[in-house]
Amino acid sequence: MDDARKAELDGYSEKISGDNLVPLWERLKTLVTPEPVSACQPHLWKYDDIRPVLLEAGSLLTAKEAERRVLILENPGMAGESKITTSLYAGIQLIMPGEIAPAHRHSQAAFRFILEGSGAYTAVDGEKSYMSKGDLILTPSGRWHDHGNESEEPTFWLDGLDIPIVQFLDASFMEHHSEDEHPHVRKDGDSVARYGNGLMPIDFIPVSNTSPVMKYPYDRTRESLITMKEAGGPDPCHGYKLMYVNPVDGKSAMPTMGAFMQLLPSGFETASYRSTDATVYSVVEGSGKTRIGDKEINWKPNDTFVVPSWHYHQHFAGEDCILFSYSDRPVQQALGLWREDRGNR
Ligand code: 1HN
Repeated sequence: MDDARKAELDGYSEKISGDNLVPLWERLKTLVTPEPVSACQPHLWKYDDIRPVLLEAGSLLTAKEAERRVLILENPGMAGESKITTSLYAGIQLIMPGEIAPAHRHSQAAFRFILEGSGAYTAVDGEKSYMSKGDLILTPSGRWHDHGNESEEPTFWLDGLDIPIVQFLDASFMEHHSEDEHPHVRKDGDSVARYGNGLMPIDFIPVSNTSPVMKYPYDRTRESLITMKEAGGPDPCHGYKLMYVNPVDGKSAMPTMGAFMQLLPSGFETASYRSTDATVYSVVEGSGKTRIGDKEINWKPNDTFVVPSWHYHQHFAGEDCILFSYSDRPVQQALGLWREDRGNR
């Protein structure tokens, strides 16, 4: 394009900008890209780095003062945005012995993935779920929740929330309960007993599209994976991989976040794979590494790392490894947007 025409077009854009009008021909290529283009970067957060500074926060302020004592895992490609991926939030939370993190409720859905400690709990609408390492505990959208620590040990967990999705949709509501603790009106573990044993009360009518099971205990998840490993036949891209499901409909346990657990046998190397759901991993057992494009991440238990959308990656298991992960896959699938590429380049 010659200089005169360029000046003419620039002048035109300038003239209409005051009317809140923008020529699409200047924007089309960045609005609609041939493949996903993301600010999200591959990154590793080491538990050994986080644990001491979070304990330091434990002596700086109480859980009640903080409301939630959490260090946000912020993606370096999205500084200031409190996001680990474009659509998801992650943080590491600490609750000290005897503390209560006061009851509140919000539109954002959350889960807790327990890293260290046992004997603390999350109560959802007054039902306590006691925490052990590797357990997944849900806090569905709009439900009262408080945390308490009845044990003698500090308890640490990974929080996953759909905050950026709710933010994008301008659908955030939050309120605080009048008491620190919602009255504990249900028996501890009630939801696992009713819905989490392959059984369901007859005539049960679901009230939401989130699983009615509030806790998925690690010992059961682990046992499933070990039994599958013994049977053999790993998937080349995933090893042995399970998805946490809502027993009511067999879909994802949460409508906005998919959660998964996979076992990679010692020495296993996954085939190159990519999918459109940027994925956050939390290492449960074993150490190994993940190659993401030309970046290599060496991980060990309780480390957190992120694989951005549509980045080829491979996992290498140095020993028997168990990895928890979560992503926005159910959202993309509901909208018909999710894609995967099993490496057939
Ligand atoms: C929240 O309610 C919790 O309940 C953790 O533990 C992290 C981050 C932002 C907004 C609400 C919790 C949160 C949060």
